[in-house]
Amino acid sequence: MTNLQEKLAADPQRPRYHFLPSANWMNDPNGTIFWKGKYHVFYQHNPYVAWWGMMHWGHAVSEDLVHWTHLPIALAPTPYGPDKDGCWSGCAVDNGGVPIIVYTGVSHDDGRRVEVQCIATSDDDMITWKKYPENPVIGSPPKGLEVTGFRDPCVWKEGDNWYMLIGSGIKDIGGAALLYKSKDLIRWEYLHPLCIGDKEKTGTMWECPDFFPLGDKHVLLVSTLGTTLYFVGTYADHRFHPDIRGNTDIGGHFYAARSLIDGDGRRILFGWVWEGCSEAAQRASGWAGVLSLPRVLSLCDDGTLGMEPVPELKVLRGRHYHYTEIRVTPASSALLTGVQGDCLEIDAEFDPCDAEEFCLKVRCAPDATEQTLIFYSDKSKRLNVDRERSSLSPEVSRGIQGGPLELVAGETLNLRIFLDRSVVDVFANGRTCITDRIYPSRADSLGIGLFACGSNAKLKSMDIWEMKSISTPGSSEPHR
Ligand code: DQQ
Repeated sequence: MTNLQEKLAADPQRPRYHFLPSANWMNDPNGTIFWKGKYHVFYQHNPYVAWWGMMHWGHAVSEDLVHWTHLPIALAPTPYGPDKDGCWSGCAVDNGGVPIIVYTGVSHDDGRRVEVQCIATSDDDMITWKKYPENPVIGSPPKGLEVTGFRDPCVWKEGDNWYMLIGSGIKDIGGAALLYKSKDLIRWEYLHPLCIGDKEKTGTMWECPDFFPLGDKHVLLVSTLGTTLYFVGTYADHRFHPDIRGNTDIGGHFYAARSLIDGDGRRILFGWVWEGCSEAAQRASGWAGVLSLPRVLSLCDDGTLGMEPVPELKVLRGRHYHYTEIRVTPASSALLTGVQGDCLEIDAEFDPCDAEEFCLKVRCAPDATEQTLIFYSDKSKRLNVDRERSSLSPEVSRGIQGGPLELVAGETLNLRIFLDRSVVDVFANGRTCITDRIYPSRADSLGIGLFACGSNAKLKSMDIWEMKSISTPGSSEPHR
């Protein structure tokens, strides 16, 4: 083991069952594709330091969406090429048995950033990639449009034609997804914006568009320089008419989401889980950025986007603890005995009864100097993660993160919580998720407790599993 690998293996904040590169930086998932029975995820990767820059495409493959094998870096910037300053985000498609990556090449001209669209192909089942020698295939934004950006292609096929969305924004108007058409993935014709947002409501720039059918609707995902929004609506005449808008994650650490459709027809979503600690801490730790747990998407009865962690994750469940019928009161302050941990799955069902707020406390120190609250407020109809006291370290982000979750009369709150060291995922009632980061500094911040405010709530049942680690073999990455 190298010094860096030893350091990473000993880092108590480094997740054990979320995928991440073997070292250094990752951000957006790219080119997510189900290929010959396996799941491939590429990702924005700086193989040299644990900070954003000189973007490459890292690559990993999985048979079960849980265990991953690192593959060689797929794309690296080409000196003097249109991607000399970075191979930015994009997608992968199957062109009659030949895999094609479509990505944004970045270079600088007189200090001005130039974003163009490039392609690459592989003839060895995606292990090595050859860039198209005539790149870029789209060299500038449509004439006459003053855009705020031009990147992150999403490509699909309809009949004999390919379509490409490019993430963009129209100056003074709002984020936009620009639609192109091609017969051969090389010559592209600009059609029109598939959809344009409103700068006040949905941001000035849409990064990483992802567009796909779901049930009898279509879904457009866009990343608005902070959050990933979804729109559910109708796709007709190559235009998209959104009916419903929502947030793909109501925490503060999930971004640049991209999906794939697998052999069972499931639409599976991945996102980038970014860090909540300082740049200095990230650089010093030797790693930064995590892939979210894969989520299966669905449409809820009310037309909003539903999401659940993929069932495959259950293979990680180890030692099991079970609880039923616990009255949770404002006086419940003791931690549960016999169970604790920083790599756990918790599946809990609460009856809110008359409580104004009730919560599960995780990563609690015995003297409560560190603790993270996952709480539902009946008054504000919101689900939150409160990180005010998650860590004694001054170098990490704090605050309450969450969003709306309305329980209808008689509905219980079902939480699937995944603790994986510095990552917390809270899936609620199959319709929302909070992805968050916490960095407890004490080795004994491992306890779990229950609490209610105003009046009592009832924990109907709770299962807790210790989660096994995934070890991720492979990788030929430089670790400088
Ligand atoms: N990250 C990539 C861009 C994309 C942004 C660069 C979103 O392609 O717009 O690393 O996080």
